[in-house]
Amino acid sequence: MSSNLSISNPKSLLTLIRTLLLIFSSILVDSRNLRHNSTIELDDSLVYLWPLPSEFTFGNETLVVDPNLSLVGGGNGGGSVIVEEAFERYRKIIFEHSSGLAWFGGSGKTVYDVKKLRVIVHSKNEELQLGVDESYSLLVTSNDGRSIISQVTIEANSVYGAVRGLETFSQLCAFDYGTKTVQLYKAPWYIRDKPRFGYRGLLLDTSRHYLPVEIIKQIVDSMSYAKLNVLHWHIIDEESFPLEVPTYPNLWKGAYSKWERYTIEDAYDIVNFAKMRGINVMAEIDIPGHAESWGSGYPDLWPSPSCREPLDVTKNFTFDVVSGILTDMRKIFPFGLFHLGGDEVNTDCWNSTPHVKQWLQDHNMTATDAYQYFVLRAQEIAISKNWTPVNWEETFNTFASKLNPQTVVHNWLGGGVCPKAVAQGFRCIFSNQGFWYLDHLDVPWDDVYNAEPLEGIDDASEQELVLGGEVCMWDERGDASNVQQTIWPRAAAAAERLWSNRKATSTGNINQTALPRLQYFRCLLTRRGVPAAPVTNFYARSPPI
Ligand code: CP6
Repeated sequence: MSSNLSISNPKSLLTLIRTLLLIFSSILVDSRNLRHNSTIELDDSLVYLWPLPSEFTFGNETLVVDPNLSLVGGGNGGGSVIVEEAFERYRKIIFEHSSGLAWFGGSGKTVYDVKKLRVIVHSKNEELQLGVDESYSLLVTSNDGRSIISQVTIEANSVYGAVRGLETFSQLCAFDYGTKTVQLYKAPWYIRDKPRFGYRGLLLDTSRHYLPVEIIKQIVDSMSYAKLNVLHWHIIDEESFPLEVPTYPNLWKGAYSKWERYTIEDAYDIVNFAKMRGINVMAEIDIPGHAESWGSGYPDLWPSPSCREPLDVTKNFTFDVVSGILTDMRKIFPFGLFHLGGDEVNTDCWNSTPHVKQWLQDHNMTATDAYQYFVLRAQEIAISKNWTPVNWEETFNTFASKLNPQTVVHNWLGGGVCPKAVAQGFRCIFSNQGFWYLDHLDVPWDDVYNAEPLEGIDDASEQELVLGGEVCMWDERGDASNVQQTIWPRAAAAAERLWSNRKATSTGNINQTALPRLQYFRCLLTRRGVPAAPVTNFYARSPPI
């Protein structure tokens, strides 16, 4: 992932000169106002940013932001709708209150320091995939008379870096109840930021309980506040099959009801909504276990009426259906990773179903061999459709040497599979259930925060194979009524672990370096309409900025 900004890739001499001027002016001011380079040490003062940027300096000036703040685009990708819409979203967030109105107590003569937000994007390419460049720099120059006027400039290689930068900008601003204006604190700022991991996921389970599209969108919106970038949509499981599949239209007969369903249009809508926020949607079909609901529409998928999962491994029809689903889904989900499940496969009833038992004998296979056969055949189908398969770790634990080498191993058990998987050259996603299963309500925020995806992996080339991690919101006991307060604020703890420097998140006392910022971020979520639970069971005052 490149973090080179325009300096190494000037679009024109003008851009170069402007950039140098901006940086130079900020350095001049910084040398006077700089309090602290907070990359590692955070003890003596905090900035209320979450997740913490990789590099930043700041001062002690307060700037007033014009309610008519305007966006000035620049660079090749400057006019992007993705940036324009993100700017509008953040403008609404920042100017949550009417401000600067005379009848509201403002003088009407307020002098605004920040009138424009420059967003320079170097590339027009808006493809969103794993490893997309999310780096950005954010520069806020001082308004102390040295500069003519304060400048706020976000510069990024991709539109998605710009979206991340806009989030950070929004976190520098807050409404001041005294002056009734929006203020930007601790200027001047110089921030250079990029994520530590390219995969920063949240799993949503829409099979155990249906989640309305609107709720999924709200969650996606909230993910962007924490800079999470993959929605792992565990759409289907044994309990219900809510998604429309045109090729096999009876499948969604497995939905809980007529209404608890997602049309193709709903799925498109969610994917597009997520894309606007720089978030990929990774779909999952969890096979061959966790798939009982498939048989509501096509009972032939069940080995027998009393053996309904794992799916019938003996029939070509089973794999025709897998292939049909993947063909339909390929049109909806452009993300390069596709999750094929493969966890918790109990093959006992295969052995006790006469035609399956016969088939196993004919093919000289044990039930475990047949589980492997199923997973590998599904992988081939996914790969033929240009997808990289992701599988839960039991597939690796049971037949690692047979797995396609492209496979991404998804950890969930407590044993620490990622060190073993990367040692064998597989890529890995960390979701240790002891720390990152959000439905485990008794796991406190600091356990979530301290879980380290690279634990036990020292070799640099092996570390590169860890794509990142994912918090999982299994939904047996959750639905639209409580899902968001179960996700937040603990998902944010994982989000900082995955975005920020390892040193910054692993050094010092996190009750001082992280907790007050997390409490502030949780307040920010609630201000933005996200029903996030309190961080701890103690009343905590929102810290002054
Ligand atoms: N559903 C599916 C689940 C779980 C898994 N897969 C799960 C298992 C144990 C716990 C929580 C969730 N509910 N399809 C495991 C990946 Cl503790």
